[in-house]
Amino acid sequence: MRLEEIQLQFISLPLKTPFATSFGREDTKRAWIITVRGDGIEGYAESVASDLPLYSEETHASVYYAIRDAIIPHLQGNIRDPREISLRLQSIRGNRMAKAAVEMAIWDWFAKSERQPLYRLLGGREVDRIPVGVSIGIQDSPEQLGAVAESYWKQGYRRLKIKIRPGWDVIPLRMLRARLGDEVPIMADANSAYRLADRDHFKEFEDLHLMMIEQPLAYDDIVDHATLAKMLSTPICLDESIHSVDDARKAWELGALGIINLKVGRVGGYAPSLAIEAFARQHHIPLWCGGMLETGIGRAHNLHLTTLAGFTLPGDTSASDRYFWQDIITEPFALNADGTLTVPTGSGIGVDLDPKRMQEVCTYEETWKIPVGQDDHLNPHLNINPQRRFPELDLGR
Ligand code: OSB
Ligand code: MG
Repeated sequence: MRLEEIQLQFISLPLKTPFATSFGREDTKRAWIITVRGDGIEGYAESVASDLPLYSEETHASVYYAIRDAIIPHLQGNIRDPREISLRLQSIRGNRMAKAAVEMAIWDWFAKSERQPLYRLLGGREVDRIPVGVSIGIQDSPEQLGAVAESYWKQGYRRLKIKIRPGWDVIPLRMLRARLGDEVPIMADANSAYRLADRDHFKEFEDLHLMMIEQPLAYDDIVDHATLAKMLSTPICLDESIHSVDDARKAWELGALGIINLKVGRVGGYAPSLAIEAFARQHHIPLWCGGMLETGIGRAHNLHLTTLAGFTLPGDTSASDRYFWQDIITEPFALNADGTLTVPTGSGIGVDLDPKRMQEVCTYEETWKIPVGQDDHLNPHLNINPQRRFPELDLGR
């Protein structure tokens, strides 16, 4: 199988309600939608990079340049297996969201050529529904948080994740507990808003009976998380700190994590994701699939991944209507009454872009030919893409 071209479409989708975290506030979802083409088949994926480097260092601009200048030269020649792609790209450091977006589109393309749903190629279980949770941003008041969280709980979401930051943590969480009772699975996500010096403050979280506290300390830390984890009975879940199966192993060995949040974009693709899933299964580490407010394209990818046996907890893959007035796929994801989303069963990711909606929300697009050349024998000395240049990158809105 040979790739002929790769297209990047930049989309800008209004969120129904602004999403606030300890690092920022978003009212519009912007992302690159990636399409790869070859042998008359298209594969789709989405980059989870952000407007600004606030969650990770990657941005829409860095993804654009990484794909154009560094990744494309490695896509030439015959591709026998989508597992190859991650190996071909291993000489490129960092830029994991860019690499993941391309690799994921190639997995979809490959699964479609085999007329198989993607989860089957990934080695997932034959399950038709995935239990899911919801991630709730920082609200204006504890009362508002209570109302929002209660409404999601009544819709059927299986667990509630509450974003926290210093000044918005124990008090709203305690009020939420009082409102919903002790049976509701609640967790907190700090997005690195605290320091180890806040260790005593975390003792106040203990009687809230949270499922876990996600990424309390620095985005690049493992060691201080280990110190904190040893002081608490509430499990620590790592998100930002884990970029590879080696990071997961080191964090596990140091006692820094009890639970893993896996995002394919954050770790650089399905190949490293499968390694982390296998590691979690082997060591009985609870694992769940994180989210980055994806459109229906990324959402479909997340559901296929979550069919793997290592995913033991409900993740952040919520229904389309939790985020958007109108998604960019023809059949948006709806929450089933039992708090699940249905895994698409068609070929590949099993969802299609809605061309009319794409016209409304796409502000920029560019297509590059894949050079016709040699197979990539993991050659780190391939030339940079001759199509590169440095134009004004005007992404619109
Ligand atoms: O930390 O998990 C996070 C969204 C953007 C950046 C970081 C995070 C999140 C979420 C949203 O929590 C999860 C979702 O609903 O997609
Ligand atoms: Mg997180």
